[in-house]
Amino acid sequence: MKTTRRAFGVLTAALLASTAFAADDKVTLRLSTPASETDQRSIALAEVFGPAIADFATYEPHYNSSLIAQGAELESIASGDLEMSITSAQELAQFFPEFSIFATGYVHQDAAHQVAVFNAPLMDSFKNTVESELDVKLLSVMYLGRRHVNLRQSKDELTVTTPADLAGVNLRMPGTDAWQFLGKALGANPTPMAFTEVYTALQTGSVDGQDNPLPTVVDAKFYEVTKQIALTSHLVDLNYIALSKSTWDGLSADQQATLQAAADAAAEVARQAQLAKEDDLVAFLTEKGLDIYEPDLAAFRSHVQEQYVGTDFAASWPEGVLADINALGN
Ligand code: KDO
Repeated sequence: MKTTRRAFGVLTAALLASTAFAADDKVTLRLSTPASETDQRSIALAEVFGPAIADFATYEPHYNSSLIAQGAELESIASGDLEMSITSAQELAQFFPEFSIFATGYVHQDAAHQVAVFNAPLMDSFKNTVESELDVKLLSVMYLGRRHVNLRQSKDELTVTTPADLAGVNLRMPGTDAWQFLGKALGANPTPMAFTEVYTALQTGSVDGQDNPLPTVVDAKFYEVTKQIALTSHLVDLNYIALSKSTWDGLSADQQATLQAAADAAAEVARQAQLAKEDDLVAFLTEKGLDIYEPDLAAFRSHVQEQYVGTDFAASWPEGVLADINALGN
């Protein structure tokens, strides 16, 4: 009898632990990201999003890919093992190739352009596909920043003027097809690697460089193990705040409205913080001894754009969408 009762107690505890609802009936939203706790997106989500939904949900972030490996988050949400991530167009393109349009070099022009595109009717079919086929709701667009080429070599050893100068350079890029293609389109030799391994790879010389926006170069301390940044601005990079659609469907209409507003507010705070950092950090990085300079941007732009012509990526883009995206820019 005693044993049975204890067994029942253990079973009850296990059942309670396995549900996303805690004892106080709040839903727990676990977010997994490769980003650090000090990344501006992480800060805004923790300081703006979490408190705004605290009446009905507990926001539980996991940083530095400590819960789910980079690139596996969407699958985890789809299978019910995770509620949230800060996903990318490159990751979504692994499931839906048409998302590669948002991962293509020199398409987005700036942060405001990203917001206009995300809120435009052209996004509806993209968002609907992700919801119905992956059970993932894209809540808001986050600004990561302009990605540049950041190398171990000093500018004296290697000056990057055109894509030809990157020939043979082992450039770490994240590990999806869209990222690898972009690395190749830049003229480099792309090497796939998880974000959390990049610092050590730069330190030991197993790669020559990496590409990320200036705030990430500083946050991840890549400046300690690199000597130059060629300001290629090859991708005005974005992320989407992604939420399990099943979790969303379990909320009341009021809660959904609060959560949506919280995600938008966090994205806006993070965007402004990231933009301010991009402006400020050239001075910081120069002081740290890095050479920071602009290559021949026209040469990079035309070379990168030419590489996409006739590819499977371009073939997957819905007709007219590139023109619609361009029309929303300057
Ligand atoms: C990266 O792996 O280089 C990248 O910048 C890719 C982005 O999509 C984003 O996931 C980011 O890493 C992480 O959030 C770490 O900042």
